[in-house]
Amino acid sequence: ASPAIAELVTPALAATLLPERSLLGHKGTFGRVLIIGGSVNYPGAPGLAAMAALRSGAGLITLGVPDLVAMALAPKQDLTNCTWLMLPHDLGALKPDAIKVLADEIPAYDALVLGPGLGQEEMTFAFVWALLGLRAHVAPRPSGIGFIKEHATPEPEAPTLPPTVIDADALNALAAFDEEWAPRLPPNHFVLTPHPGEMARLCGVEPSYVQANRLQLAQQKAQEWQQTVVLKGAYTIIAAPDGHVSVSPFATPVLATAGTGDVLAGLIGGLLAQGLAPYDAARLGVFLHGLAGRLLADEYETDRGVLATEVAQWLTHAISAL
Ligand code: NPW
Ligand code: AMP
Ligand code: MG
Repeated sequence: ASPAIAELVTPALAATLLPERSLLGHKGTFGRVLIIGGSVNYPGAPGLAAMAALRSGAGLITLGVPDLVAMALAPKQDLTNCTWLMLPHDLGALKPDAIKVLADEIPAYDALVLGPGLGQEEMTFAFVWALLGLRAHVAPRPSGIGFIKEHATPEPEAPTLPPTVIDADALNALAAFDEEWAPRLPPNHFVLTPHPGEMARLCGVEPSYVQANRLQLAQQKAQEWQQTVVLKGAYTIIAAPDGHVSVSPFATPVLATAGTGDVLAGLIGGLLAQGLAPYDAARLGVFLHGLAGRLLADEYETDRGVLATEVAQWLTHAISAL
């Protein structure tokens, strides 16, 4: 492979990527985002993604989560601004039947964020595979006397997805899929946002190998998978399916805290909903997220102790500083 030459994401470049905002726009103009995630042990993750999507400028944010996650999140101040879609679950983990609800709802959305806090139950992975169209969802059929085959409801096809961020446990679901997943996804339609641990699982290598080969590996996998890849960590790499690769200027260890990845996923989802192409949404999202971290570090005059909720809130300052 030819050596990767990365373009730095500069403030000037990020400013050119910021979507124009029509003076006459209404909330429908600026896109609708559906965030699918959450489970009994990770109720906060989809909420953090939603807070960031709200701050991105997108017009309407909906959380598709198990009801017990919604009950925990709905009273949170920022999340009062969201709408909700209750999805079927088993003990707080989404199950494949959730695609029956989603098939009718998804056409109303301009972008999806899939994965924050989903958990790693096999049943939830099966839901992710079905939603991505990797595997048909086969629901248990009624059996026994009196069941007439013609009355069986046909299983819904996997819905056509809008541009989608695949993060966290949805990446783990891809890594656990037992066949090749990449050729089955529509090309240049997804943004994959692995941290080095998730990237290692996706590629079947050790995290140390990922870290030693960040630029080349992200570039190679984005081309192989034909999707935008965001390899997170200090100096995050953003790689496009056509071989272009960018690097974030930010090494901001204030961001090294729980939930900041969920914030990034929601932010990129919000930018996709406003019409940015996957690579541009990823480059701008990574830049604004890093800048929010940098502004908070300056505000507190320290490099630690910032919360992911604050990073989401400060995205508005980061946009303003561009
Ligand atoms: P190590 O051993 O620490 O060095 P996981 P997760 C590695 C949800 N969350 N550089 C790391 O390495 C998420 O959305 C919920 C190098 C370890 O091996 C997910 O659904 C929250 N290595 C779920 O939790 C807030 C790195 O990856 C592994 C690295 C699990 O996600 C928290 C750890 O990653 C969280 O977001 C780096 N920069 N970064 C909530 N409030 O509800 C990571 N690794 O096992 O994928 O676990 O990332 O916590
Ligand atoms: P996650 O591990 O999924 O929660 O994602 C963590 C987020 O914080 C990613 O966007 C990382 O790029 C970012 N992050 C973590 N540590 C650093 C660092 N030292 N410098 C810049 N960004 C970081
Ligand atoms: Mg994460």
